[in-house]
Amino acid sequence: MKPATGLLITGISILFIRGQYQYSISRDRKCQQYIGSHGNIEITQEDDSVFCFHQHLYQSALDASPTDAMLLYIRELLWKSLSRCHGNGSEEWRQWLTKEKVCNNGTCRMEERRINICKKGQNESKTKATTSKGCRMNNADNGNSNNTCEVRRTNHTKAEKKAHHCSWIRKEVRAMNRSEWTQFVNRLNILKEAIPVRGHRSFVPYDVISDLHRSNESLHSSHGGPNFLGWHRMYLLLLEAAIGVPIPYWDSRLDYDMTDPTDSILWTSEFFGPGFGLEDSGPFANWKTPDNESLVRNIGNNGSLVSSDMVKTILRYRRHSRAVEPILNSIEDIHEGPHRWVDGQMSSLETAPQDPIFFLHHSFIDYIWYMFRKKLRKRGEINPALDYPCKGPESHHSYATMFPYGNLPNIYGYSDHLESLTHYVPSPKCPDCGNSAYLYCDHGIRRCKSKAVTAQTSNIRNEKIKKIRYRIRAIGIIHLGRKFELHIIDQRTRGDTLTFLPLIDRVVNV
Ligand SMILES: [Cu+2]
Repeated sequence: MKPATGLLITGISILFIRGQYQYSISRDRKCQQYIGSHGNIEITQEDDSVFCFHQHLYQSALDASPTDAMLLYIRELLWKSLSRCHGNGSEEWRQWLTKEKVCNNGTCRMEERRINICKKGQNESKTKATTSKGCRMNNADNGNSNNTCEVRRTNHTKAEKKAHHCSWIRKEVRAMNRSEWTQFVNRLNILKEAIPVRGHRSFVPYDVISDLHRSNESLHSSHGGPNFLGWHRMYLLLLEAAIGVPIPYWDSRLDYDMTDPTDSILWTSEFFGPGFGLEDSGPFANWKTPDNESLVRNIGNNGSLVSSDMVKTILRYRRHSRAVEPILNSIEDIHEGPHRWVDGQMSSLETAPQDPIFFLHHSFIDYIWYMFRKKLRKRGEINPALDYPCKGPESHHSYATMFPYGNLPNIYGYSDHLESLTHYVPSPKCPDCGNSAYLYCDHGIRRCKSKAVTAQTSNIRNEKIKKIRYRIRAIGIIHLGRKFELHIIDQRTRGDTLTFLPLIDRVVNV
């Protein structure tokens, strides 16, 4: 991809007013100041660099190939997220992102690289146990690497050992300082801007990214099996590459333990914005989805937040095969509860990432997986990078491609390399609860809880319910896609799930 030239927009100034957030971004786009050592625009400490970075990247992709521009744009973004810590050291993985040249009788063409997938009927029970030292992970075909769930030994390279110096440090959202949170939110809002490019329609990077989750091919690759974990890990890294700051995690255990989790401080303008009805205040106020809908929520309607017991159950499993779908109480299974609990866009597979709290919820789910892998390593029986279970539909087999991430095989999602790109600051614990102003220690259960916004008197509660009904009525007709499953239901939920019309089909570019 050649670097773009002459795409600098100057002299525009935009003032954002989002509820209590008010900030001005100088659109005196002096994008040259963000040109890095390789001649490309890089994301820096300045929020404005995010705009310049995406404009430059997409314009470069258009200049290189107008027909494949969106694909090139996504792949460059992906490459940026994967090479973050290793530079050219990750060249091994770059090949999976590109097509390969196939020549026959002197004619050459570029073809998607095809890779092998698990044998039909093969499953993890046929594999021998692994040791973390020797990693003897034999498969049913005894080393025949064609058409098998091959599990190769991956040694930690020097670069991987160094990685956590440059990995994303993710924190619980209430344990961040305010400037970190404001920067995260500001950058999401920049991503949600329509970015002009020369000779083509402007594009909204956030919508491009949220649409990656939407196509049938993506949904088959990302849900209902072992690839759920790796696919969403990649997805989080992609957004981080796009905004240049880590995604906080929403540890919903801190809310689950409250008497009424809908009272959490999170559902205010200081954090996620309103939990009931239209998003008309807070950091994502008045966002329009690519389906031209307003963001809506109806928290506590159904489903369940994640409880401490659910996480403890997961952490007791000894193999990935127990922790992934289609088994109940798998990581994917418990992840569905908060999707349904929030309602609105979050409750549907096609639209969930349109609400930015999707990424904070998935950051927490990824943290649970991260803790699970740590446990596996500690026990010394299994190397988690090699413990990819052969189960689920073909799109989830180890060497099926992880659509739409180039030609990366699903098993890459379990690699130590991918894991090394992220580091989690442990969730706040008693007694200091991360010194967060938004949490307190409940000494009775010896766990931190979120602070509430309202007192628990019946008058206030009745008023609140009236307000909820009023806000919900104001929504009007919203179109939504297929709902996440509903296996785990918190008894405290109200059962008043919003009714929606089916999603109107729309062409998705990627
Ligand atoms: Cu998903």
